[in-house]
Amino acid sequence: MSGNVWKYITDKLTTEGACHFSLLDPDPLSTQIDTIVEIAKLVEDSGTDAIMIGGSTIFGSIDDSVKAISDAVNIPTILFPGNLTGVSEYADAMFFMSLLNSNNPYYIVGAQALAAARVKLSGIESIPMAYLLIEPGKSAAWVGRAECFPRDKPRLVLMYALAAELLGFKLVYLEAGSGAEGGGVPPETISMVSQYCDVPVIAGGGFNDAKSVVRGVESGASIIVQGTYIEKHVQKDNGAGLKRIVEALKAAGAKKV
Ligand code: 1GP
Repeated sequence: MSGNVWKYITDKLTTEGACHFSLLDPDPLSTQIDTIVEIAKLVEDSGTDAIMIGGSTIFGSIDDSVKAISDAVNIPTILFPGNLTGVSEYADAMFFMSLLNSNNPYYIVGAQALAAARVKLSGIESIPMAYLLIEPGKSAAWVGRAECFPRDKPRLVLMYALAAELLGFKLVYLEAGSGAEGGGVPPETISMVSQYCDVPVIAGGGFNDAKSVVRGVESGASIIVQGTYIEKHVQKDNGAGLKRIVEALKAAGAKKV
């Protein structure tokens, strides 16, 4: 898969209308490698399109986890780094992210500059992605010193999404924060951004059931990310619930093709 992840994503969006990504936390302090590999296989079997690997609070090297996950599955593994601690050579690709609504330039371009030489020399496929944090923002907002967009101000998010498009980002990630309550990113925000912005929208944070996932796709999101749902349910039901959610997402996506 290495070197072809962006093509894989855009081909899928063209033929299927929407994608489902599963977010796994690679931190050795929170998950054993055997467990994360088992979860990775379950999400692959449930039909998710890619595995994102990352988290806001990482306390150890993620290399072993990333390598083990990448070796265990055939779908793409994509790094989702919140900081330098989230960089590894062992994934198929990485989202090279900028937290555009941070108050601290470190999270907009500083960390990226520190990581750039390592990323370039490693040859890992890099996909530039604007990261926009919407209330409540949770740990990602606290760590990234974000000035979160209010949930009832979609136009503010659109301003930044359009700037991201003109700056050349390939994806715009609308993030409510892992574990956000209230059914994910507000549909009005997804809808306004996807209506006026030509860059695919990826949305995550609080999408905990099929209803909110389908609503996200119907509002215009190209990709929905689930993390907390997977952490809580996938091992318990062997991925049956996730399979139903992915099927519902694909049915909603098919209507857009
Ligand atoms: C977090 O958007 C992701 O970065 C996933 O959020 O854990 O709430 O699914 P959840």
